[in-house]
Amino acid sequence: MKIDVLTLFPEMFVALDSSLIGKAKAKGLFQMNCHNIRDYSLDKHKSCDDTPFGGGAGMVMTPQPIHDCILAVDPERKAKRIYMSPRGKRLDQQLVKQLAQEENLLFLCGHYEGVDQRVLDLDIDMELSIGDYVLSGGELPAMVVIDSILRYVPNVLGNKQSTEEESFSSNLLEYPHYTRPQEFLGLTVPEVLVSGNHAKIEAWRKQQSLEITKKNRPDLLEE
Ligand code: 4F9
Repeated sequence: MKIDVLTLFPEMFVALDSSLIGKAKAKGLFQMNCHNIRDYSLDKHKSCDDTPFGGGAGMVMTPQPIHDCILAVDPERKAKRIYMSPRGKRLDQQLVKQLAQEENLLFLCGHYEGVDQRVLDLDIDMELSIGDYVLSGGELPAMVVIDSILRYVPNVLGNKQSTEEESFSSNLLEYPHYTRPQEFLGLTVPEVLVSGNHAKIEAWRKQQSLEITKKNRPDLLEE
C-alpha cells in the first residue's frame, strides 16, 4: 500500500513513526509520503488561503496549490483521493476494511474554514469524517484513518487474530482483559479466567461484552 498525505503541516505526521505503525513503515510493509501544499503555491508569499467570497468568518484554502500538489503526487489518478472533513461520510470498521483494499490512498488535510469547493469537485473522490466534532485541521483525522487501515495491511499486526476479535468486528465492545499479577492492590483476577475451562471463559467474555455494550453503546445492539 502506498499513502500520500497533502498538508500544510507535514511535521505532524511524525506521530505515526512510533509504535506498531512506525515499525511496519521501517520494515517497508507500506509507503507513506507527506507533501507540503505550501511548496506548490505560485503566490509570491507562498500564501495558501484567502477570504471567502460572500463574506463570513475565517479563511478558505485556495485551489491552485492543492490542485497542483495533487497533480504532482498522483498524475495518473491511481489513488483513491480522500478529503478529511466533518461533513464527510463517517468512518466505521466496515469502511476501514473497504479502504484497506486500495493500493493507493491520498489524503487531503484542510485547515481554516476548509478548502475551495472547486478542488473537491475536480480532484477528490470522497469526503471522510471521523466523528461529529470539529478539529483545527484534517491532520489528526487523517492519522486516525491511516492507523485504522494499516492494521489490515499484511504483517503489520503481529497476531493475525487481533483484527478479527476486537471491538466492532462483532458489533460488540471488548470484554475486560487481565494479566499478571493475579492479585494487584488487593484486586484479584476473576476466578473463571484462571480455571482453565475454555468454554466457561468464552461464555464469561461474551456476557461481559454484552453488558458493556448495553451500558455504553446500546445503539450497537440494535444494529
Ligand atoms: C475531519 C473533523 C474529519 C472530523 C477537519 C476540521 C474533521 C476536521 N472528521 N475538522 N478540519
